[in-house]
Amino acid sequence: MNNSRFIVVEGLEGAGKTCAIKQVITTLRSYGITDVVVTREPGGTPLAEKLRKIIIDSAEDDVITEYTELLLLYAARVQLVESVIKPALKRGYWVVSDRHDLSSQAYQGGGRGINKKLLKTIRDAVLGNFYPDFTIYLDLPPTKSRDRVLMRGSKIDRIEAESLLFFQRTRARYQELVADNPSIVTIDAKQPLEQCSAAIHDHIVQWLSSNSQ
Ligand code: T5A
Repeated sequence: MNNSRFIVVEGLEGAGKTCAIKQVITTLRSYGITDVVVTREPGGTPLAEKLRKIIIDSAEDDVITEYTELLLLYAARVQLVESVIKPALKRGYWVVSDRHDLSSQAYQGGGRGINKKLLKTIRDAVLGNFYPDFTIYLDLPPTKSRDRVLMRGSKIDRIEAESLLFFQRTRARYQELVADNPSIVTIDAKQPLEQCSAAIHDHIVQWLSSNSQ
């Protein structure tokens, strides 16, 4: 047995997941936890990175259906969980991931409106009882998310090009799921970066101390 843990950072585009992950690692390091594997979804293995490209790129000649998108996301997730995350946890490494299953519940369940029962059936069939130990959800209004994506100046991908309404449904579903799950904490991502980082640090410290008893 070891005490490795799986931590996930979630939120809309531009919520600050990249910065949040850096803060999680810094805080873990201050507690002597240095064996950390960082990964992302979709992606994180050679095959899952290829799937990521298919998922986020636009293909005008062959529009991706919502079920195709969903199954590609789960294919990438299973590949990552089985070939990277579980082996790392088994070796005693902590794993910090930029997105995991909550993204599918929010984007595909909320944004796309895919039936929640179907999502649960697929999740349970391919992931079984594998869940994150702790999730940080960075809550940001879709209008702010859009501003930050546009400020980034890089190409807008297929999902980022969705309507404001799509992201409003996605955020609403995130908020519902978070309210239902005590292993998820919400951070107001409208705050300046320093305040977000301080809040993340405090939540990780609190969670680490409640887990060490
Ligand atoms: N997807 C993914 C699904 O639909 N279903 C799924 O199951 C999964 C897993 C790819 C896409 O796939 C979708 C969701 C996505 O559309 P991704 O690669 O994680 O997912 O893409 P993004 O979320 O688009 O990644 P971003 O890099 O845009 O978001 P981050 O990491 O949250 O944002 P970050 O940290 O790079 O910050 C973006 C900008 O905002 C600024 C930063 O400095 C940066 O310039 N910023 C702030 N500015 C002011 N105040 C703050 N608090 C700030 N925080 C960040």
